[in-house]
Amino acid sequence: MYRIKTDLKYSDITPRADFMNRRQVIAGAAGLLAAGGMAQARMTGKKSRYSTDEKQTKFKDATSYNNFYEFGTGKEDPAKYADKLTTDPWSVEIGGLVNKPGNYSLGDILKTVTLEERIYRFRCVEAWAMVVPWIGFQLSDLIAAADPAGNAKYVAFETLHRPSEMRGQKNPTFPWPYVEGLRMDEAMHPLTILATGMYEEELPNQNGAPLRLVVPWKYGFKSIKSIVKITLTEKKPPTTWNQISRRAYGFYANVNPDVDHPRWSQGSHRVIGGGLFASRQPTQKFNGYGDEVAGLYTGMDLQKFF
Ligand SMILES: Nc1nc2c(c(=O)[nH]1)N[C@H]1C(S)=C(S)[C@@H](COP(=O)(O)O)O[C@H]1N2
Ligand SMILES: [Mo]
Repeated sequence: MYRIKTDLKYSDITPRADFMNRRQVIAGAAGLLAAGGMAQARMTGKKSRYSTDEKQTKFKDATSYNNFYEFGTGKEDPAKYADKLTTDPWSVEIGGLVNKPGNYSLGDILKTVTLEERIYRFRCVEAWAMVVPWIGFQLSDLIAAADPAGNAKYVAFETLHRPSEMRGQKNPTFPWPYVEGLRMDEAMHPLTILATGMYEEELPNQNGAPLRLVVPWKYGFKSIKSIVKITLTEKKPPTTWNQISRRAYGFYANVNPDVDHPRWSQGSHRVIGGGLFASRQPTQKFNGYGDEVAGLYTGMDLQKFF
């Protein structure tokens, strides 16, 4: 369903084969134009300078080894049970300290943004990692469209609460709905995206369809799935893992090989799909995105956010 232009309804699903054909046709046309010295820039619009060229995790691995507690705590549970979730129609309530609050359909949101491919490293706090080619748009585009008030300092996110379709939500020991938050400058950073797809496909339900956050320099739990509510606030919003455990990483939860978990080192990680005998890879500060984001934390004690 991902066309070069995004003037389509979310429900207007285009089979992948059609999409690929259309892309090839467009690429062919652009090739001709490029020969005339024109259209090269337009065709590279979908790619991003923020993408890594590292080896991508196999689609099968990225969609069968998941954390999505709404469907159970096992890594295979989301792939098993998430197809129950109805993702169309879908709307997102945007509110709090914005001048244009509202309940927007995903289709309308997609009309106002530009979809890009972003191939990002993804590092879970459990010391495993993937490289995922997301399709999405910058969260900053959506926040700007909602016209934030001057006193907005944080952005709070909320996942759908629908126990009838999310069997894990029948477990009462977990404080549903899953909630997360970012500081405003983190939310507005160009690396921060809302993903609607991956691997040139619509986002599979187990990966957080139809709309999930991706913040590649933070531990994976910040990348909240199946979002229905975005609220701009003046006070730091609560986050699910901070509600549950005092031993969880704090609000910022930036990837940091120097701050170990009480039960394991964060100095290295296992690459998903690497096989039983693959060597562990060294974890980089800010998951390797320090050049882009370290400046957001100038003067803050990075050891402290634990
Ligand atoms: N709503 C919700 N979002 C969530 C989670 C979850 O359990 N519920 N798990 C988080 C964690 S711990 C990780 S590592 C990533 C996993 O994303 P993936 O399954 O697409 O790799 O989703 C994050 N977002
Ligand atoms: Mo995670």
